[in-house]
Amino acid sequence: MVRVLHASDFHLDSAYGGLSPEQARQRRQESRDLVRSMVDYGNDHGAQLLLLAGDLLDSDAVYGQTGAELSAALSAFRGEVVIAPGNHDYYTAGSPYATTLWSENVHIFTSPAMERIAFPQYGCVVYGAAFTEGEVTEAGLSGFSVRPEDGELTKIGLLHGEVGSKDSHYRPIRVEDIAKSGLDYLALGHVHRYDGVQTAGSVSYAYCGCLEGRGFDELGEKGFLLGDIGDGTVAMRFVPFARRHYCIHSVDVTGRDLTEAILESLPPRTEDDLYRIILTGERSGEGEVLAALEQQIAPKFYQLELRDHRTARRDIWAGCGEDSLRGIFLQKMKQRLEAAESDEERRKIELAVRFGADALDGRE
Ligand SMILES: [Mn+2]
Repeated sequence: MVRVLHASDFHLDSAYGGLSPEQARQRRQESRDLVRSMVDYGNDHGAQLLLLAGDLLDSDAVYGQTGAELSAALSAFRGEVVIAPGNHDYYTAGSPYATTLWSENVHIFTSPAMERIAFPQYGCVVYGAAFTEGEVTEAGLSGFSVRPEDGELTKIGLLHGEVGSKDSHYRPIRVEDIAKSGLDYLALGHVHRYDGVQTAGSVSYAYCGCLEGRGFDELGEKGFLLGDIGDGTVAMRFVPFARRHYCIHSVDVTGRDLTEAILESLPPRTEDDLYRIILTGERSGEGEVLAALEQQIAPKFYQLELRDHRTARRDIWAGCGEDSLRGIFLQKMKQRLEAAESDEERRKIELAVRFGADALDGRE
């Protein structure tokens, strides 16, 4: 039984184009610090093997301190580290993987062909390969199977690639090749979303997703996988670990005060997160200044992007009093509105009119 921490796609030194230069700089440092926190977490939870499935660096043009900081973080891991370079951080003689000084516990695959590293102290063996250029079109694991002499050892694979997409330029991997591999667990990188541990035949495989989102196309919880592999079982669980989250949040502001409608709809803590707020429903008409709204609520977020998807205001009372079911309904509601004694009651009646008129018009 070996305790494994499986992580990938840190994309260190990303440009963070949507942020101010100051925030981008801050987030680059945070992403380096997050790797160190992850190593500490692994140590605290008894991880023995740290499997890193590529795209740890966003490119080979990293800042001077980044290789050194990554190396320092990995040297603090008490077990062994294995890295399979991906399409963003592919291995070449001039790449940071080759030019950075790594501690003895760090092992890096350097060949596009499958390599094998044995860890007898943990009763396991790790197979994997590197990207050595930005694209790999040959199928990963094609014709691969573990060596017979591995016997009772726990057999783990570590690859950056794309499962189930046969025309992929990022090492396509066929599910049937995973099934035939003889591996116990295949740790994958490239897809930035954790989608559960899958099985192909008797092989378990998973993408752990990225460590932290970098844009509004990377929503939800991000983190890594931690668990035990061996004796015929694979028990990996997802550990949410991102410090900041990207959230897309729609608010129907029809007939509401914008600030109030937005603030009421938010979860309790949003200050560390990056929000895209989409206003939906109907515009209330009188020249509102969205820039003022933005300024007012921006301090609630690490970053705020406001989008206005509202439609033009509809005259909900159109047809009131006409000789039709709609007309009679509106007439009755108008009388109730005039008799209403509070703003709250008036708001409820207007809402009822909207729903009622929509229902009569056959709208959703
Ligand atoms: Mn990738």
